[in-house]
Amino acid sequence: MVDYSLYLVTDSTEAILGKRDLVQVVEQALEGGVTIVQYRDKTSDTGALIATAKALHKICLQHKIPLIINDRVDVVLAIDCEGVHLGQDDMSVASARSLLGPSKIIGATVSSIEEVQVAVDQGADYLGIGTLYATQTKKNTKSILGVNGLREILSWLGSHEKKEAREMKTVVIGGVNLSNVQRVKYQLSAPRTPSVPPKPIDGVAIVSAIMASPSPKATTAQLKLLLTTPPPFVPKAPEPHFVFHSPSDETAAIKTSTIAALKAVHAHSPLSHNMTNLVVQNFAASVALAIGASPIMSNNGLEAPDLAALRGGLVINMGTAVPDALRNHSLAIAAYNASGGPIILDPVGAGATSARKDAVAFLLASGYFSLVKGNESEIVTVARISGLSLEGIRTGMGEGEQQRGVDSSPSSLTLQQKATLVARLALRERNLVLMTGATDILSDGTHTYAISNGHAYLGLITGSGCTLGTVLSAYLAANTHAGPKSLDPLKAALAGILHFEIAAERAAKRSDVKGPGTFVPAFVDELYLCRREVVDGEGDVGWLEG
Ligand code: 3NM
Ligand code: MG
Repeated sequence: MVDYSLYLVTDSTEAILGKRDLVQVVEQALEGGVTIVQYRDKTSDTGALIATAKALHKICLQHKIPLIINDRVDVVLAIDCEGVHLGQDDMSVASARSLLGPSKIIGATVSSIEEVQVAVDQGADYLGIGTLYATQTKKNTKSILGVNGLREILSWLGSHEKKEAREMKTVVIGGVNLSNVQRVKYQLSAPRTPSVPPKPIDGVAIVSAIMASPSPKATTAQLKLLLTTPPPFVPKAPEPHFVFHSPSDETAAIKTSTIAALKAVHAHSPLSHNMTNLVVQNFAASVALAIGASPIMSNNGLEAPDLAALRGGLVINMGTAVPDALRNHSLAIAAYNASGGPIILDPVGAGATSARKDAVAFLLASGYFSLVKGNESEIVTVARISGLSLEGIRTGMGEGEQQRGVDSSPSSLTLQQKATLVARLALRERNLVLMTGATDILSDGTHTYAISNGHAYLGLITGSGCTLGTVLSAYLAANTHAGPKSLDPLKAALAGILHFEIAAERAAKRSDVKGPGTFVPAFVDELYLCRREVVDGEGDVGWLEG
């Protein structure tokens, strides 16, 4: 049994190895815990290759770790190491098998289903699937697959009729490092549907993150730790889903969880860190204060690590899609993913321009988002970018059609279609997805809620969607991250939505509210009053009865 979990691929170039000795660097990686080593050297002469391979094989044997040689079947035969790794331009798997026999390990680099098919048919032992992310280490790669391209290949293998395909070992390669290894593994093990389990990857293959590290042993040990512990951004032990037997049971349970969630926001006053657009900064800060959170408006990614340490939540709102924003956003995403703080992605106007589409694609590849919220066309855009098939969901809108402005375009999906889309996207991303509209749809992929609270005035003021993101950051932070107890994130988000929407209903009904202008201050008041009634009112939560 070969352990592929932390697969080191060597590199002898000056850019990565520097002036250090290859064998010493690999030895440190072995001490740190790599589980398999591939000697990859594209330039040395055969004599030097064999000499280095021998030295590597000696230390690998001492650690009981298999050594694989890139490309060169002759070198494998010369030193009798454990196997070969073949690229698409190298010898075929079938030829290598006939030269090496049945017991040597043969791996193949693949980047498409066609290539996978050939490698499976010819009897490869494992596949190196790539390129996951663009990497300086290998610039001439065929295609950047991203997490979604990887998922397609894994789904194909996992649902194949042949056992050889279903049980094929896989490692992912290209740009894997300390900052993304947990997310990649987590998102690649998302179930495809609630009933079909995924085919998880067996390992990650890494070059520069280890080989170019100033401390290969420590970096390897850290990678190993990250691979074997749950990612910090996955909520700690959420309470199990309730099984509801009747609508009234469910209503009672939602009331209970909403009250608990609201009280947690009040008690912890979590930081709501908003990287948001200029239009809504002031309003979002007022809304945060009204619900009992602590707002900070900071678009500077350099201060995100300090803020992430305060156990709050982050809102990334793409409303100001300037190029510099992306650099700041990616710094903040890395900081919050590392601390475990929830991140809300609000892809404002995602489909409106190609720059915004690119920005969404960049952000989705930069980190894990606990919740993605948007109107129908924004969520459709995110779903497309994330590679989700809209087949059977969408019939009206052509692929090329653009969203006009950032306001919601008239609906072309039925409620059932929207719910299917939202649930599929949530399942795929392993997070929460909220599609806002007259009826809001919230899903974690297995449970989906349609929420019809709210008021039309919310659509007539600026920033209502953005400030809902602020509310959700506080509800998720207080209930899944900051406090000692962890609520199901779905219930925490639902509570935030209800607080927000019911406050809007109450504000709109007030006699002093004549239209959207007077609605805004009344709404902030009612957000505050709803909270006070729960916190002070000894369980008097009449507003939740609606
Ligand atoms: N093969 P790093 S990407 C050797 O896509 C190799 O097939 C690739 O290097 C492929 O871990 C790659 O430094 C280099 O990003 C990966
Ligand atoms: Mg090759």
